[in-house]
Amino acid sequence: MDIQVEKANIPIRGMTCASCVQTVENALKKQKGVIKVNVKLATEKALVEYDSGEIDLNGLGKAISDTGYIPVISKKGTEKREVLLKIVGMTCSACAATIEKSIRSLEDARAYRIRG
Ligand SMILES: [Cu+2]
Repeated sequence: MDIQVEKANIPIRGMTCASCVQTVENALKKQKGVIKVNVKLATEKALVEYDSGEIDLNGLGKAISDTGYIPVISKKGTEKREVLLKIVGMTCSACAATIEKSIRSLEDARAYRIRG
């Protein structure tokens, strides 16, 4: 057995209620290589333990952004990129507005589109 356990504390934007947290947690737990997930609404962060041989930070980030929330992962060389997010995790009325605001506030978000 050669498991390389890494821990990541990923800030996430766009979560406004408990079901947002649940959505993100479930998405991360489904990823291969993810061992432990703890998403906190108060701090807007996901604490993830994962096997770095199976998944990396980008993979975790993708799992989060696939739910419609915004992982704030800065890594040298990958800071500038364009994203088109599919919003599927909106569960309360405030979510759409929150997500749109969050995306607007991201410097590198040039292309975005909110679909309810
Ligand atoms: Cu919500």
